[in-house]
Amino acid sequence: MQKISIIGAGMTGATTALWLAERELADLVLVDVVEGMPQGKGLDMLETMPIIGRDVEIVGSNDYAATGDSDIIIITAGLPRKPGMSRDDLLSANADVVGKAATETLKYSPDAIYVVLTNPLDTMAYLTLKLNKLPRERVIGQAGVLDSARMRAFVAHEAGVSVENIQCYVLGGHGDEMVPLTRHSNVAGIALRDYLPADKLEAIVNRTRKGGGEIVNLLKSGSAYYAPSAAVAQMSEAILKDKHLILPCSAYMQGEYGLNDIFFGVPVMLGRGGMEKIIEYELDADEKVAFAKSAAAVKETHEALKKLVKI
Ligand code: TXD
Repeated sequence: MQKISIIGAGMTGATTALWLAERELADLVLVDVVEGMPQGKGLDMLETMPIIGRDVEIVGSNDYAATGDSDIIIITAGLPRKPGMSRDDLLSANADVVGKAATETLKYSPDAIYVVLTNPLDTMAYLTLKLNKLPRERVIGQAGVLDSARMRAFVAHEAGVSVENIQCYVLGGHGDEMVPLTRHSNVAGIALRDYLPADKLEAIVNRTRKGGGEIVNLLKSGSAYYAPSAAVAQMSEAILKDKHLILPCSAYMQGEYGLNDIFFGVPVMLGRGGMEKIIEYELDADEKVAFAKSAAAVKETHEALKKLVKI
């Protein structure tokens, strides 16, 4: 059986474990700093397996040694947003947590592929790549699957069409400047721009950009975790089953889209090698402007990180 370790057994981490167990994809390890909590959640889930008929080992631990020989390490440890906070406000609090999670796990799983979720997402993925000195194929950030799913849900609702018919591509940084591509997104092959009236589409684009904040404001404490964890489960399955599935994810740019040395949301191909390929769309003038604006915001957070951590 393959093995996935999830660092941070909070709302997102624990829910990720449940989605993964349901897929019977790998044995699972939950690691958290809180004593007893990952062990308790792990045991509760293990006791769920006979009911749902899945043969999966699940353990919780406070010790990184338990993660040894993982195929995938998922990092969800760290603080979530509170109402009024931006994702970037989490930078200093989460850089230490993610840095430690990244370096400690690599000691026990030198060949693992990293999927990072902790915010600020693109910059935490950058930190993982730089600290662990990994090839870029092995560090992927989760943002685009979630942001695109939010947009898909809103479009499905507005159009009265099955979510299965709706493809959306939300690219760029995982912040307020993210780029919902209305020309590439489509309803059963018809470009969204042609399918929905402009005002409805604009409202959907705006709601998508603020989709995370909408949930933070409703929850009052904590942030979204059902859709984010489903997103990372889909990415993990694509990797372990070597599906060559193209999904929007945050990847390290080396010249693609004219960008260098930043993590940025783009369509990537996921397979057993991790981030196997970046797909480059042809962008029109407006899309290029939106990409540049989003990239500038991500770059700024990367620079702020470099003032905090030597990488
Ligand atoms: O799309 C995305 N990328 C995201 C990102 C979607 C959902 C959540 N996203 C981010 O993940 C969120 O902004 C936070 O930065 C993290 C975790 O969010 P979650 O909602 O799961 O927060 P919780 O429930 O507070 O869980 C965090 C856990 C908690 O149990 C802490 O005890 C633990 O992280 N934690 C640690 N674990 C291990 N090691 C260390 N050092 C540590 N510090 C805290």
